[in-house]
Amino acid sequence: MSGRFTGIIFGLVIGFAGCDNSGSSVSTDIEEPMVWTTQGGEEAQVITPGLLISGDGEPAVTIVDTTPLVEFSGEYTWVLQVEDGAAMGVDRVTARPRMPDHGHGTLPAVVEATLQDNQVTLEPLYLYMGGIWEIEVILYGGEDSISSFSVFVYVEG
Ligand SMILES: [Cu+2]
Repeated sequence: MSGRFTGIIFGLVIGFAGCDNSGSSVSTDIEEPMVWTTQGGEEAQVITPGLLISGDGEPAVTIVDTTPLVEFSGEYTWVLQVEDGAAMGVDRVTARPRMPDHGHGTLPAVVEATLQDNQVTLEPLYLYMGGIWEIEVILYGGEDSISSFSVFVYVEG
């Protein structure tokens, strides 16, 4: 708690430090975050560690880490946490990136990882073009699909 509070104070100090006496560009600090939406109306999410990406679906899946942070086109490694995954019969997870507005996927088309300690490391997710990518994640137990969901992200080209 105190660490978080310190972070807020630190942020305020930096914010004030950014205001010089000219007063010319203060308002540019208050920008609305960009919202990127597919033609089908799916909104790209800002991926941050700890984010629940499975929606209401069970089991709950959160993103533990993305390397690098989702920003530019390129290769990504995602680590996902599948809550009670093994207990719910999940043994592997696949991810298929595609660009819904462009009608194409990527290579490798699908990446797959075995569940270990209720986590999987999915790589490479090759988001090679700027725009919105849909990452379809499927949780498998043997050949059976136990759950699936999609994450939409925006990357700059
Ligand atoms: Cu494309």
